[in-house]
Amino acid sequence: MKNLDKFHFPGICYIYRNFEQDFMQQISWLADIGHLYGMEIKQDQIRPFGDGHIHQTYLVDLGEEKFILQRFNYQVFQYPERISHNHGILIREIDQAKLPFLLPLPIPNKQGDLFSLIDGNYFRLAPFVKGKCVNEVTSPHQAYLAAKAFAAFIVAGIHIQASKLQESIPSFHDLQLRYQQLLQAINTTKRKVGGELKDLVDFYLDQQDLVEEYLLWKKKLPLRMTHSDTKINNLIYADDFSKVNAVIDLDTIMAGYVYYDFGDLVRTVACTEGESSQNWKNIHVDKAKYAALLQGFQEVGEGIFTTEEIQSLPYGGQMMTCIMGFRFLTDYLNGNIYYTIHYEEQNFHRAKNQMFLLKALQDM
Ligand code: GN1
Ligand code: MG
Repeated sequence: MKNLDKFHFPGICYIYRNFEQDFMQQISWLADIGHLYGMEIKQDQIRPFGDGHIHQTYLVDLGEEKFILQRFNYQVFQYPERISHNHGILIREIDQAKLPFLLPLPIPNKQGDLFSLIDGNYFRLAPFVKGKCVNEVTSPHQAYLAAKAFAAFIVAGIHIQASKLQESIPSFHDLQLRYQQLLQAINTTKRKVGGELKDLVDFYLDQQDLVEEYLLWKKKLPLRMTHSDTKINNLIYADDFSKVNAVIDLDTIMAGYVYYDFGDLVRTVACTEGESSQNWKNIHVDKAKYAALLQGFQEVGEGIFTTEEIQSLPYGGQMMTCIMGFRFLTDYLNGNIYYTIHYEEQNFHRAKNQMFLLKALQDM
């Protein structure tokens, strides 16, 4: 067993056994999971689930009961104990019964731990919430509901001192740092930076004004407990889209600015094409959905968010699109080591997609 000490954290349960990387072959861990959570899971009761770029997510369908099982990406989230710390604050300081939606936090295992470590891999189980998880919304009303839900999440935690939350990914939305990381990737990449790739690199290197503006807002805005990953598929609508059933993907909850959460919604809701689309000519801002997002945030934040926070929202759309462009492009230049990809050029295409959206937002 290789240097497993670094995987040890207080409050996490450990089991070691070798298993293969391939999904069907690693089914052997099912018995361990079942044991840790007091249930029996058969091979035909589990299947890959969802579109997340980071963790491996499975649906465990036991008939009456369903769960979401995740094999956690430790490469990306190197501080699981910080996530548990933040979830602990959520559990203690937010009255979840008063929230208009569910927050499916991890279920403690038999030892009372939120993560289970099996042979160097972190797993966790959470309740499955029924409903629709989508990559694009079809109406301004759906946009409005999503904005109200994510804004309500911030408002529910407004009394929490943001400095008590720990950074589950250090400097996650630090635009200046992401710009530096892009510069570094350009300097060290094994790819040839010419032609279309060079144009894209030049476009993103030209975004220094957004980095300057980031530093200005930093001086003016309070830190809040934010979700920090409000892309639209991190929310579950009711089957008929009449309401939001749950806000999910709770690993990045940490201190942030209100405009982060508004901005990632703009990026993934108010765009006429999803982030993986290559219909470059069709990538525009959907103004009606954009207005609906703004309305949702303003209504819920009225009298709670500061005037500056409201004023910063339009910047959020541009900033979050830009930061995702930086990150996709950086990952492409680094050889696709961070995001899940389905083909070699996907991160390049994602960065290109975000460039068209950013241009459209800047022209508004
Ligand atoms: C990742 O895992 P997922 O798809 O919810 C990423 C977000 C990006 C998003 C881009 C921890 O989120 O920051 O916005 O991909 N999460 C992490 O689609 O890096
Ligand atoms: Mg997700």
